[in-house]
This record gives sequence, structure tokens and C-alpha cells, in this order.
Amino acid sequence: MKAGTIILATRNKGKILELRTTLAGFGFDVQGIPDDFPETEENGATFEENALIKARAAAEALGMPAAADDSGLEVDALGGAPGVLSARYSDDMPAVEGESKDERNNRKLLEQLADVPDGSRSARFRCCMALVWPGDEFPPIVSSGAWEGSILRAPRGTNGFGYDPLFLDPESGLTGAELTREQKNGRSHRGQAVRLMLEKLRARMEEGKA
Ligand code: ITT
Repeated sequence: MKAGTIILATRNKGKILELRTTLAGFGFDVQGIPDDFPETEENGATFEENALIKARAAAEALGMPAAADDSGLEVDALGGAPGVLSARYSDDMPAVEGESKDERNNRKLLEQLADVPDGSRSARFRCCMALVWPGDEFPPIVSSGAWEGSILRAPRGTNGFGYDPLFLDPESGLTGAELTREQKNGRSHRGQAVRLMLEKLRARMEEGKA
């Protein structure tokens, strides 16, 4: 396979913004999934299973290589929750009018951690990426990344998406939502995973096996 067209199998606009530049820089023509593409049920037990489920569904339906990311936040004081359920974390809470899903997730996280002292709020973002080809000629490429940090008591910043305003990067002292997109990509779980995926793909292409 040459670095041709690749489907980015996600509906999350934040992920698309972060991944598109890196993939385009590698020479890919990046396409999203069509608006009417059916929702894929993410019933895997791990980030890797869910990334493979999403990428495989798009690759087979659209007949093109597809990359998907499954990611989430693991909070130590919550035993690793919300983990693979990060996107659906606050689905059990009534929505406040005008509140986005990300805002509701963040509100629940702050409520759950209200009594947890500052020194015990460690957390990490994890991301698993899968690149899948249609058919069974080429095996999938899977890569992952992790970004260590801690959870603040109030949101800071307006960049990024999801839990970024509450996630403090210890090296910079800034939240995921205060870092620029380039700074976040340089250190984030997703930045690590996509760079590793591209390294593995480059090695495959050099062997003539992709
Ligand atoms: P797709 O399945 O369509 O890709 P999604 O948003 O449902 O979109 P996931 O199932 O992978 O994606 O859920 C990821 C959850 O973790 C979601 O709530 C995100 O907001 C959060 N998350 C993942 N990466 C993040 C990041 O870099 N910054 C902040 N939050 C992040």
C-alpha cells in the first residue's frame, strides 16, 4: 500500500483535529466517515478491542484502509474509572440545560473526586490506535500511548476537548486545554500512539508488506 487515502473512523471532532495534521504530514489523504455511517457498538473490554472494532467496521464497509482511536481517562482514586467508559461516564446523570456531554462528564468527575486530597488525584489518558485494511491480506497495525498527569479541582483553558480542562500536565504546569494543539500533540497519549502507528507502517511499507 502507498500512503494513499485513509479513513479516519471517528465522529469526535477533537480527535479529528489532532490526528488529521499528523496523518496528512505523512502523505495521507485523510477522509472522515460519511455522516450517514451507522454508529458502531463499542462493546470491547479494552481500548485495543474498541479501536479494532471501529477501524474494522469502517474499513470493511467503505473498502479502504481505516484508522480508529479508542481513548479515555484512568483516575487512580477511582480504581481506573472512567477508563473505556470515558465517553459514556455521565450518561447516568440528568443533563443540565445547555450543558454539553463533555461538560457533564467533567462535572461528574469533579463530584466523584470532591473528597480526594490534592496529592491523590493522579490520572492518565490512554489511547490505542488501530489501522485496518479491508479483507485479510494485511494484518492490522496497533499502537498505544499514555499521558500521566493529575485532576484539578476546577477547569482551566478552552483548547482541546473532553476532560482536557481538568487534566494537569505536570511538566508544563498547564492543562490539556491550555496547551496549544501542537504542544498537546507533542506529549499526549494520542500523539504518541499516532507517531508509533506511523513508524510501524513505515517499517511495513519498507518490507513491502503494506
Ligand atoms: P469515537 O468513538 O467516534 O472516536 P468518542 O468521543 O466516543 O468518539 P471514545 O469512545 O474513544 O471516543 O471516548 C473517548 C473519551 O475520552 C471521550 O469522553 C473523550 O472526551 C475522552 N478523551 C479521549 N482523549 C482525550 C483527550 O485527548 N483529551 C480529553 N479527553 C479525551
